[in-house]
Amino acid sequence: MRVGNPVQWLAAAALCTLIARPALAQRTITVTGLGGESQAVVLDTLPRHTVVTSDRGLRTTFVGVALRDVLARVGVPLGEALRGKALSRVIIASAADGYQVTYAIAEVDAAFTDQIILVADTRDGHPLLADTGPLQIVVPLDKRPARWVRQVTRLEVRDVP
Ligand SMILES: Nc1nc2c(c(=O)[nH]1)N[C@H]1C(S)=C(S)[C@@H](COP(=O)(O)O)O[C@H]1N2
Ligand SMILES: [Mo]
Repeated sequence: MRVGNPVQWLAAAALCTLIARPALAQRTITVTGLGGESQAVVLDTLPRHTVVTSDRGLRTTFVGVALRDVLARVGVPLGEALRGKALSRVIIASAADGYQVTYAIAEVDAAFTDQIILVADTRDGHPLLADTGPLQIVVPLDKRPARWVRQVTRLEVRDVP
């Protein structure tokens, strides 16, 4: 086998790294907006965030996208628009096993909180395991992990009646 020069070798190695990089296991999440229409939001078009938090006492690093960015992508009003009646909105997260929880809209808004509720796809540098992922919601400041929805598949924004 002919061995190329170092530049060729490095280029080949870089190419292999790109090819070998695991694709995001789940590239989309279904989001139902206020009008009732559902959209598949492509997660790898959103900025990535890292949160370091305590998962039952263990310092754990999660990476993923911010829930607020997913909602903003389908036009959910946040920021200056989040006033009055809009503050009664809830986000319902649903999982593959039917588990559901809600978050109040202000919990995801940057003007209300520094906490970043994350739609995570990696934990300590590895893709989430099958019983947890491909996507899990992480609520860094919740002391109990009951709203850390494993295998989250769907988000819905609703006005309270
Ligand atoms: N999909 C899904 N996510 C879930 C639950 C569930 O039943 N289904 N239980 C919640 C509760 S009540 C807790 S305490 C934690 C438990 O996480 P663990 O199963 O990783 O210990 O997951 C939360 N996320
Ligand atoms: Mo729980």
